[in-house]
Amino acid sequence: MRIFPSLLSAGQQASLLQDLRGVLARAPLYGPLMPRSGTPYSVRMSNCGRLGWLSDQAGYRYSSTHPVTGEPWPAIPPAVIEIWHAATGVPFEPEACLINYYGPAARLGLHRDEDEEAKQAPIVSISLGDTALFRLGGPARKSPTRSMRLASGDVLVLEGPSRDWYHGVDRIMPGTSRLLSEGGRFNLTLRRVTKPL
Ligand code: MD3
Ligand code: FE
Repeated sequence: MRIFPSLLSAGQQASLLQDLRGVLARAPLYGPLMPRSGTPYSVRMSNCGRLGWLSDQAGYRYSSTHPVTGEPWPAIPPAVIEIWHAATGVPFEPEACLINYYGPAARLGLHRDEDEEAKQAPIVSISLGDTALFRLGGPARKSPTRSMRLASGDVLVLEGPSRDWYHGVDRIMPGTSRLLSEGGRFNLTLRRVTKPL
């Protein structure tokens, strides 16, 4: 795993947030449900890109359309694609950009990202807004974990073995950023879903 603290300047963060608001105007945040139990997540989600990650009572999957509006996802903003290339150096583009929104009480349990066919492609995470207490484990659920802070403008690249490690968000720290007028935190997770040629 590589972390680029404050990779994005305040101006870049504000510009990225504007792009994100434009995406969310066309693909609104919605409340996903966990498989089987149908329990709501505390995180609200949307997507942009050719494919979007969905969770509902039937399971996890990638879909080309929004589960509420039925419309295709908006394109990934060019500035976001540029961050992917700058951070990874790979010659292919991401196909999916999951947008997670954390209010003051939201969290995300320990899990692995394993719904992608392209297991060898990196994953890029961009944080905007309040700082998150992020938990990084290892290859097994019982592996030791460590806690780290992800602040607004930080970019994380998961590649090699860390691509498959357990991770989650314990909580966010309200009031640690003034970027979002409504408070809370956005995370953009960029992924390649199908194997690149
Ligand atoms: C470490 N999102 O959407 S991003 C997710 O902050 C997710 O919203 C978190 O985990 C968030 O699946 C964490 C950072 C991240 C993403 C993928 C990883 C960390 C990772 C994959 C492996 C190890
Ligand atoms: Fe994840």
